[in-house]
Amino acid sequence: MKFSAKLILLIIAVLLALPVMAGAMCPGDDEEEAPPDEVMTDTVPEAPADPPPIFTPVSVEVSISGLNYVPEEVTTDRGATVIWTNNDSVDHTVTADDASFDSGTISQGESFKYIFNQSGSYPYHCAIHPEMTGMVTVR
Ligand SMILES: [Cu+2]
Repeated sequence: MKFSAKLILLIIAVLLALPVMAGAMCPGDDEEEAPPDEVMTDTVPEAPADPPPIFTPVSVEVSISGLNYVPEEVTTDRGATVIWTNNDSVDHTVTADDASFDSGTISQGESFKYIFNQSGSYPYHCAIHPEMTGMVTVR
């Protein structure tokens, strides 16, 4: 009688102690490490997987002003979106020299965006003002 009562107490003690031991073995630090500085990089690693290895979704802005593309040349990674905004009072276009993309008329204050998924050099011009030229280089 005495023995089995002790044994039961011992078993209960062990059972009570188990969660504490488990807690000691894997401290709950995991949750504390993550958030603060990883917020901005959060979405980057998850996105690709199937398509090409380098796929950094970024966007690059080009202003159209004073009959110029500013900056005239941009270099970016595959998958980048280039956004042209017409800050002139006259219409312009963003037209690839090889016709692979064409904005059509972009009026004052309007934008055109194009996603570059292939590496290469993309010279373009304004169909209304052929002397206006620019270049997108995709790594
Ligand atoms: Cu133009």
